[in-house]
Amino acid sequence: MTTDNARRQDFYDRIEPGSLVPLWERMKGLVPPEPTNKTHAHVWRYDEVKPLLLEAGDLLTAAEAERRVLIFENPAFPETSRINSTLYAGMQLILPGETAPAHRHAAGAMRFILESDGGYTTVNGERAEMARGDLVITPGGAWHDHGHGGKGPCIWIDVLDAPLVNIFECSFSEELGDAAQKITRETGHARAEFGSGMLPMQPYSPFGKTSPIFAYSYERARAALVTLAKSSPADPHDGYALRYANPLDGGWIMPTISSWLTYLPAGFTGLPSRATENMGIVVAQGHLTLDLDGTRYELGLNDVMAVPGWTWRTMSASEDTILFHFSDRSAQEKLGIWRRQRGRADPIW
Ligand code: 1HN
Repeated sequence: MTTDNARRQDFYDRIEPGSLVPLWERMKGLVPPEPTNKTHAHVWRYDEVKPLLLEAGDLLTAAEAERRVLIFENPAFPETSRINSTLYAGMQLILPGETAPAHRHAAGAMRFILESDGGYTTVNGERAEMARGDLVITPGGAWHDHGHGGKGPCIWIDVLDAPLVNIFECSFSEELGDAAQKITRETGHARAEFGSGMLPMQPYSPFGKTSPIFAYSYERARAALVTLAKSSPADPHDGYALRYANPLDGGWIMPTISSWLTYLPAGFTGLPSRATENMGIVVAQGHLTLDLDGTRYELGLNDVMAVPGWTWRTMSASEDTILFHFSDRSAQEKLGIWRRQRGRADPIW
């Protein structure tokens, strides 16, 4: 046996300079019997992050920073600017009168607005006013710049697919060279054309695989959730959930990142489920109690949490609660690898 092992090791040592490795030593790591998600469950508390972000507001201007953001870097992935295995997330600040200059990149972004009184983003020549709870997308390749003509700090969460784009090594980026792009369309154009429950006769997204609607209103989404809760039962696992949808195909609004809003009425206690997607949660209203594989987390307003894939997850809420969820499910589904279990007896295959 020892001699066998010695002969094998000798063999491995001899093939190594030729950049060869025996699969039989690697197989289990390459195709584990179930996901071994490295992401740490981690919470970033708004009352801790916001003061630091405001301090950064004193250190440098939005224009100097290009984007004044504190990255949510998962402790499992130091130096990699990732909130989980596949996604980037961070918290951005712009102050009244500032602009974050126009640029574009292959990575796509979505932004969930936490505080805004007069902040706006321009995408594809059209300005979207940002209000608390709104979701704004900047599709991969689209010029975008941010500004703030109102009062107080404007703060939001950015989620980008940059780590995924970088796995494929397909990143491009470019600066426009101006603080702001030219406005060429009326505010509300995209929503009028694609988001009124009607569609153009020959529908076509200027953003390719990303939704032609780039700003989704919280006021409308919240009203929709509360209304449907009046006359339909909550899903026992997920509560009331509505996903942001691309009106052209009914799919997710971005090819890589999924996003949805969840409404948990006061007293909701969910059943466990788990899925392979790597997820983030932002509390938009109320308070979430989350059980993850037996560990309990309490999340308050604007707190952000990284939820590793393939973790048993149970949500409950003692007051009316609304959550913004984002994940890499959209990408996983396209690759045919997304799996979910609703309850422990649910089959995986
Ligand atoms: C970016 O363009 C924004 O436009 C925010 O607000 C965060 C992180 C990495 C790369 C580009 C933005 C970003 C980003």
